[in-house]
Amino acid sequence: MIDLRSDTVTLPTPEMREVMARAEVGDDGYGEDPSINRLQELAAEMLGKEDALFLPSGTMANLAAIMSHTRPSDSIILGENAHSWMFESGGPAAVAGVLPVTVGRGGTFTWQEVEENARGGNVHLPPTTLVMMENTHNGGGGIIFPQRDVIEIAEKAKFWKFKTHIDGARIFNAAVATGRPAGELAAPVDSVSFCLSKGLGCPVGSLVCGSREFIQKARRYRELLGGGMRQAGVLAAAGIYALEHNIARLQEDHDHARLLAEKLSDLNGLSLDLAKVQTNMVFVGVMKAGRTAFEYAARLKERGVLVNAMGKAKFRAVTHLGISRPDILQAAEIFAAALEG
Ligand code: TLP
Repeated sequence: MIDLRSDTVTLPTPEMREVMARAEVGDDGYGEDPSINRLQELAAEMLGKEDALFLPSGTMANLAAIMSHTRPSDSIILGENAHSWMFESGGPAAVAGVLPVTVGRGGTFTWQEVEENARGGNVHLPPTTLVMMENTHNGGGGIIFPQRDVIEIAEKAKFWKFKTHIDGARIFNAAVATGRPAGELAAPVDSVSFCLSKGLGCPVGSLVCGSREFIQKARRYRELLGGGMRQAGVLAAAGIYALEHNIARLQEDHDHARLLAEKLSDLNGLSLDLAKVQTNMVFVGVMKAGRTAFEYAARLKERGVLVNAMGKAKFRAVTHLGISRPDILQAAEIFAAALEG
């Protein structure tokens, strides 16, 4: 099977398993796991923040960040189809008790769109206290949030006393694609989360980074959410390995996504916007093929390719470290064959 459903499907390599097996561990409840401590220091340094916290998932990292920056009944601003709005099981509303307000088109947005949708100054309105950007933006097709907008939004948000957070589940994809270090991408905002378990190839884990005071709060919310861990240094060791070895290679994933997109854009029946293929995702429309994305995905599966249907009209193909150039070339032929008959 050529599995293009997500970059979450990556399996730990023998080298990664080796460092996991040798990891020094301790009880993180007492702050005594040396591998977790080292991962948190490394993450804080790479993201240019004072401190960092290791959590089991990106969902929990975003939720702990939201809870740390807001109070129940606040409103938060996110881009259209933001992961924390569309997925994450409604946690921001159900657990943090905030009202998510989405702005802009396609995932990215400008300060003007924040300003037009910000609330407050009146007892009837749930006050806006947080602006969340997603970089890269999953629902928008793995697109990069323009850095000039991140800077402007973060600067103006300070004046209004809104906190800013980047859901950087794939911030290293954005870093590699733009040639800017992740620390530079995250510099304007108060906090950033990122995932080890996506393109970086780890089995589990995410980090949230920010000021010491913010991380102290996030640690308490991680506990509240049941995310406190013990000898999780075996997982943190995989994270350290990934940060040291698996970032530069993300370029290969981007090249593979581009190659796939170019091949698919030649096929009659599929439609895609090549300008939106900026990192490791390809979003493809199937309307012209006369079948739903679910039907087309089922035909692909029968022939050995897995993709994620995103509703009836489009599907997503994601490249990652388990996918080689020959896989892409073979998959492209299968995409064509599955359109026939
Ligand atoms: N994304 C997953 C699924 O949507 C479950 C995927 O396959 O793309 N932020 C962003 C931008 C994400 O894409 C994801 C997961 C998360 C947060 C949540 O991370 P996890 O799955 O670790 O909770």
